[in-house]
Amino acid sequence: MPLNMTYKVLSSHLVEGRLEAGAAISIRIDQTLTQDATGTMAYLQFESIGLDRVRNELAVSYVDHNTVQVGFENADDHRYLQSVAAAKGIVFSRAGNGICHQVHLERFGECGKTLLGSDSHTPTGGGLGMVAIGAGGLDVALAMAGVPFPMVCPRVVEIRLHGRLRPFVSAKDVILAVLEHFGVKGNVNTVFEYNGDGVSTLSVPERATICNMGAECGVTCSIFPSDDVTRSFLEAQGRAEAFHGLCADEGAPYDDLFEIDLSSLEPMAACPHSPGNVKRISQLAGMKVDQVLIGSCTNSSYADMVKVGRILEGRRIAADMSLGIAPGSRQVLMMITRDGTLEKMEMAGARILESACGFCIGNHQSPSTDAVSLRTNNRNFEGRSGTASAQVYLVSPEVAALSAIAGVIVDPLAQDDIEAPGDVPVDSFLCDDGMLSFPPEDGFRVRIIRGPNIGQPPKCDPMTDTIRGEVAIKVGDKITTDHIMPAGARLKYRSNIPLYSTFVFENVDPDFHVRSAALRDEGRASFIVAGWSYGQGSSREHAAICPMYLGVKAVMALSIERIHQANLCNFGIMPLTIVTQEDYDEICQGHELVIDDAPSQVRRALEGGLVEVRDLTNGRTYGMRLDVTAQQADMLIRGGRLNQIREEMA
Ligand code: MIC
Ligand code: SF4
Repeated sequence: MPLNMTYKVLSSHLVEGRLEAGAAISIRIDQTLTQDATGTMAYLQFESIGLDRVRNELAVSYVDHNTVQVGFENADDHRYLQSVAAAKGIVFSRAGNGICHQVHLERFGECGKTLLGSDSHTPTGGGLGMVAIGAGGLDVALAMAGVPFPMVCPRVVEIRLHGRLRPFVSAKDVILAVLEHFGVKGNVNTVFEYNGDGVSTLSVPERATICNMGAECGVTCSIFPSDDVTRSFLEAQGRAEAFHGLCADEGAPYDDLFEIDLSSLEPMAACPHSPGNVKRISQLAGMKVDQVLIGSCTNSSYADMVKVGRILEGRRIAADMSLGIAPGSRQVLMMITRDGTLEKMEMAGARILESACGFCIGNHQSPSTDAVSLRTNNRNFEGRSGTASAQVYLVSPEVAALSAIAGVIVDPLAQDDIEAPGDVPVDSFLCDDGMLSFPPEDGFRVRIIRGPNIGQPPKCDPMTDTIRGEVAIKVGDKITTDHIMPAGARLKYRSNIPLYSTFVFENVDPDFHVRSAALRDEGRASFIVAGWSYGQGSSREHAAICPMYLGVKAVMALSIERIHQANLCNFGIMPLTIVTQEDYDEICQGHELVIDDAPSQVRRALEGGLVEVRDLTNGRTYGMRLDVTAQQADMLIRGGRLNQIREEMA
């Protein structure tokens, strides 16, 4: 039977289950990646499993998210990460070496392999023909221990690309067109597979940009074929051996088809406050802009930087403009230093930022009050920039650079005095792995360094027979993990759960943590009630660990996004689906809820039964769905995945 690319890779890694959309399967993971913000917890969890060394083919630990180092906390995290990497057989990419997804694409990605990363933009690797999936840190810790990754076998949507992009139209506009069509919700357990004659016109970094922002649609991952373009990219990276051809068989089945004529696309923007709120740049042209930031794992490749440099060359940014540029990796930075691009940027008035996530996660460069900020990254959730009132628009590097000069949003297709930046072919990238530390064979001799900021993952208790408690918060639709667990200025507390927990829902309801902890201390549960698409965005498992620490026992939502759903199960919080809008309207904050015979109800849910939740405040009973696998049901009952794995390994 002919196979699509996704099922080819999945079938060669399948450990359990059948390849049928919707079925529970588990796959072997070849490569893992972590970053510092999710990595400390992942390695603490890995340590608690008790293995001497990682068991998967390649594990890489990147330091890229929090490199601001205000106070000792970040630096302590970096030390811990470096020492645990050396001790456990993990490659360590030091701060300054670049953003995990960009560096992984350049130096480690391998066609046809599986990659699991504790970051939701891990699917960037799909640009090299990998099945690259984002997950919580605990899932990645287990993959490093050689445990197969449990997942739902995805449905596969073919996105067929035709033709070629016009000058000034870029890969960012392709994925914005995809986002416009599919939206940010309702795409769980789906893979976007790119095919068609247009594929060969796109470079690997362009393909990576498209796969990267598939995460915003909520898909499991996105994948491109590995073809001659891929081969040339890997050869230019000095890694010809990482090439293995991959394409769909003739007549391969797909669950859906979306066709895009690349030549008909025009520059676009995702408007505040969602990557799915897509408009044409022509509709926004002329809007005053205060800040432009170019970089992030979406658009910080060498070609992106060269194009920006060509647009900025010989020009100066607007007088009241702040332009920041963060090259995606040390490789990119060294190459633009060597070819003169950096000088063009500096001459134009750009502020050169570290090769790190930085501004994208609201770590610095917060815009001024009410500012309009144009950015090339992938998320513009309200408040993520660090400024609650800022209006963030996501655009291509070309539009960003032109607008930085003009001080207003510029529609490049309406300009006839500016030459398009053209293609950027590269025969050979500058490869210097000097900022990577490869682990020694005798890692057991390495002392793991733990500063006072490095805590322990909190313990989770097994499920009680009766779960009784209160709705501690009720929220609406599209609550992101940035709402649940803010990053930015709070990021440095990722390794200190008791302290980080005091910021849960900080920008939604700053008193939540006090209420929830008080209920916990009285021996009662907290419940979170939410609308559609709860937990979109990041893979941060802290959005489950910290609520767990505060005593949250169930999230009841109209729908829950894939990675967050898995994280909730991993930490023993029931992900319940509210079945009707009326039920959602009926349950209010402060209501007293009871789940009787909870473990038996969880088991019955596996046979399709609804979980009964009694509302003592209004006398109603709600039947809620618990869409979990048998393994997840078991971990919920035992009090989380770590308890489960310890008992299995004992
Ligand atoms: C993000 O873009 O939101 C992050 C920060 O990279 C997160 C990971 C994290 O919260 O540490 C992600 O996308 O998974
Ligand atoms: Fe880093 Fe931003 Fe990419 Fe997340 S989306 S990995 S914060 S650059």
